[in-house]
Amino acid sequence: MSNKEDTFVVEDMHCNACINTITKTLTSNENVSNVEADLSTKEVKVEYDDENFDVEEILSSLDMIGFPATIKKKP
Ligand SMILES: [Cu+2]
Repeated sequence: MSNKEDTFVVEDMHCNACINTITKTLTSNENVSNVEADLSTKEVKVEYDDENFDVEEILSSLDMIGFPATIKKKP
């Protein structure tokens, strides 16, 4: 198992209920080890096992619950 961390920008994340939905959905996946959401920047940091999970799957699972996201480009 190798861990990778990526940051996603979720423009429609407006309140704690949004954060709860997003966090619950992502952490319910066994390949996700940590989720940190920041309302002020609209960023969601996801730590996951990149042997079994990838950015596309994270983006589509967020899309499925009504939070289209984009990956934040690393500087
Ligand atoms: Cu909300």
